[in-house]
Amino acid sequence: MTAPTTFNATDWLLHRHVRDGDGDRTAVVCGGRSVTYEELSDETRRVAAGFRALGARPEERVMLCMADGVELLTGILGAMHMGAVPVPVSTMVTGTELASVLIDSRARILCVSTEFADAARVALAVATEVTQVVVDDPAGDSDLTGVSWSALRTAGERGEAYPTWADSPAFWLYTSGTTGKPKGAMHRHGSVRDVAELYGQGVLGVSPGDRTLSVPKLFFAYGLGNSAFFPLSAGATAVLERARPTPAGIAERVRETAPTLFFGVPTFYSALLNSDIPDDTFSSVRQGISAGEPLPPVLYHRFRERFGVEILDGLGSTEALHIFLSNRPGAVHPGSSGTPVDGYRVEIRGEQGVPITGTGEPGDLYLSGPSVASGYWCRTETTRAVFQGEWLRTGDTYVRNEDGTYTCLGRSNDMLKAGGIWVSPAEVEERLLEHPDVAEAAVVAGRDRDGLDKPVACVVPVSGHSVDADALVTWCRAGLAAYKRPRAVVGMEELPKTATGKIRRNVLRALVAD
Ligand code: 3SK
Repeated sequence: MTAPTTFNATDWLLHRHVRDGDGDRTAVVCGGRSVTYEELSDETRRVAAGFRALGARPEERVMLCMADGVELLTGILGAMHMGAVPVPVSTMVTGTELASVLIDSRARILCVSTEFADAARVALAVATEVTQVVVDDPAGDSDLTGVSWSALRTAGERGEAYPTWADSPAFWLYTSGTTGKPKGAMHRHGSVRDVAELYGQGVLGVSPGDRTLSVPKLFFAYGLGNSAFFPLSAGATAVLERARPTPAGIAERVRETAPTLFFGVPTFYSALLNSDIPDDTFSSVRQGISAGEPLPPVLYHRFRERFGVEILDGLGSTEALHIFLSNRPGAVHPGSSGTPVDGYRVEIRGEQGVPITGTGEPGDLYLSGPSVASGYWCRTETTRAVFQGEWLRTGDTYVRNEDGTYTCLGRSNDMLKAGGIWVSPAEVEERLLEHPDVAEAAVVAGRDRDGLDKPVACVVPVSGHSVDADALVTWCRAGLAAYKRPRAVVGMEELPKTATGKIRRNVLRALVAD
């Protein structure tokens, strides 16, 4: 048997540009520091050599709980360069959650930024298989003991990329959706090129002159594509932001770095709209992108009117690695996730699993495409339920529209029945968001006096406004079929969200049940 052709995604993303004579282009801008492709390539080789010196071997996991920056980026690329498997994890995890993914992944090296030292200390007391802790400590004031980042990058002899294949394990991303125990989705080196070519090039047309800025961080599949795979594959520049994003902080970064592509999630677009940042903040941006949750049309229109930027809404998932259904530049259908990205196929299946070929009939969305993960680490049963041959069960309920676009009706397990008829939370939320008093809304099932499911709206008012429950129910009644109107409205200061900005509907369901 002949060995497959070698393919290491780090070589394709990074070292290739240096060989092609583009090493002096700017690869990353972060906190006033600018790093060329040549420097990033060298730094990646140094970090790879450091991991090897610490005892990491190809295919072993290296966990990174780090703030966005050159260190996290080279940590991920460095591990892949030497054939190991980086596992970037959410920086919002608790110590117990970090311990659980360390134990599950069997990582023996943990890289941690000092901001997250408390969680690391709790985790390390439990995850005793970890033998090496690497500490990214820019301020030099941490009492977390371990190898410093500067010691890591000088610990070994720089070498060539490990001869992985396109099918070799490249990185894992833990996902728990909005509920449940985290599962490690295992991705291949070849998938990096797939998403960069199919969505990065095919939809966004990323080119060397682009500068990307992503609100979602590198630990999230969406952010990893936005801030690493898309800009680097194109020889473009990634703007990385260490701090947690706020509208004012992002506006300042945009002013300083003039990104051309801006990636956000609906709740952040809503926060930008509710802030007093100047209307010309995004004048450098040629395209806004939204994913994570469906973008309500009202947000699309308000953002475009106020900031003059078109937002492309798309659907991606950790299992698919990036966006596979998307609107296209200059051809946005607000309220839809657009059409399949070239290279991907989708199917909507009805209750018996039979494909629905017509329009207007909701069903479960299935996906087939090259970047789908090879499964969940050590979760045979869940893997078999989700990864079904060439098809991935996305867990989303979708409908195909007359014009060929697809619209999300919600996560399949978030759909609710009122009076025996399916109600899409997304549709009711869309109506609520059109009301001038409403900044954010989530609709979940609550029980009425007879124990029957009814839509309940959890609403965050626009600052300076208040929630008038009767007015909002009347508003929904006027714009929706009567059975879809919320039967109760709960005013809230904020909605509970995951680290990646998705609404934690299970928390809201428990809250409205009380
Ligand atoms: O989880 C998501 O919604 C997502 C969206 C775009 C790209 C990647 C992901 C994981």
